[in-house]
Amino acid sequence: MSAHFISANLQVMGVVNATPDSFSDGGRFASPEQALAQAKLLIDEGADILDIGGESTRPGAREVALEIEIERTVPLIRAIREFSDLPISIDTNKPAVMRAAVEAGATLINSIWALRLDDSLAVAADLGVPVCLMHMRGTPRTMQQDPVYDDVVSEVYDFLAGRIEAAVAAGVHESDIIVDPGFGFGKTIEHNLMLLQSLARFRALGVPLLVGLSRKSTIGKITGKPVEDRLFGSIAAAVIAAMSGADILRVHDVGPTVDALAMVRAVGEAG
Ligand code: PT1
Repeated sequence: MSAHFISANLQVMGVVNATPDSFSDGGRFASPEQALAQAKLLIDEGADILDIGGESTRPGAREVALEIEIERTVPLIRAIREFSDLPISIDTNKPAVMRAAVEAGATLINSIWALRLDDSLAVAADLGVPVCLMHMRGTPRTMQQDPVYDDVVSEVYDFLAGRIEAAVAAGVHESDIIVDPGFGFGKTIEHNLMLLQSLARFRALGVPLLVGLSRKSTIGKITGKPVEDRLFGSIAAAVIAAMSGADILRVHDVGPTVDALAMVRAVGEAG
């Protein structure tokens, strides 16, 4: 951590789960009212972006039917739009959900599949909103079954470079592309730690970097804490990511992260 690369535009993306089976909150935000209350809380705490997902993608998660995913996300996006202009990201793999969510007011597509499924790349290009392209090895249901890499950093880097190229070829503006190494998606603890250690290398991709480590099992393994006690480990991970050049941090605990990043930002702007 000798060299610091602090983004001039550090942003906090707050996670709003519209899924009853989300890993981190034990289904507390299952109902539409609860999800809306959570969105309001995260906005009050200073979120720059809200990330809304209607299908859990944690390790082992099952797929959700299209109608259910739309039912969970679209009314929520509409409800948020009644009182807030904050950027809203839709965390989905389904082109039809992308369309419905953007129509309802979502302004960013968050794709853990890096737009590799069905015609999602063409649909995203047509919608003309920014996209986040994330690295994942395998599928959410099977990705943690013994992931192997020769060189995890180079392989994730090359994958993301290829997806940037594919997105640009499909008509997505390069200035609308964000990339994400996909912490916890087909990676062992050691892989995740190596990616965080070498995060600054991903700056060479030339697009903003999004990082999601909040409450994940890597933090649980390092600290020995269950998911409800991972705040301090998550803050440390967020600060390391921010000092390594991350531009957007996807987190559950927005208020504490905003304070931590105010310190990082101040260091970046000093002198
Ligand atoms: C992420 C992310 C995401 N993470 C983006 N979208 C999740 N762009 C959902 C664990 O190991 O990092 N980036 N959408 C949540 N996924 C996981 C993965 C949750 C792993 C938990 C773990 O505990």
